[in-house]
Amino acid sequence: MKIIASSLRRFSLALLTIFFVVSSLAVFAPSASAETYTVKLGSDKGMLVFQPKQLTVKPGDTIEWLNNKVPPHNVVFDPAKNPAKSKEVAKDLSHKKLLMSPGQKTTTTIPADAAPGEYTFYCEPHRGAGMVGKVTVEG
Ligand SMILES: [Cu+2]
Repeated sequence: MKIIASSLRRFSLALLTIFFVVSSLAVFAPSASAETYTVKLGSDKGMLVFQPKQLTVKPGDTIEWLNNKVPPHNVVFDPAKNPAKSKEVAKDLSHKKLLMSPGQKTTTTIPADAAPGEYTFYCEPHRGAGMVGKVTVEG
């Protein structure tokens, strides 16, 4: 009887352990791998810049573009300035449509298969004024 009780207890301990390992994986795995970053279009002080103008992300992360001050703005990734020098990649990341009113948002999700390296983007109306930014995708 004692033997059965102790092996039962050992068995249930093992089950509990498996349960905790599996459930912690289920809870943490998806959220740990994907972050969302906010980039403001136009600084709080009304400067024609992205804020921040540089950020580092991982494949799967999302950048939320928040139309902030002095619109209209848009987000165009430079086809010549991404690791693959790919027009397609640049186009898929871009949001050419002008955001007219403050508070508007649009998002770019970095594809899971994005090549690591630097991706340059700019705002078409204000590129000449220096509204240019850079995303570094980590490998
Ligand atoms: Cu702009």
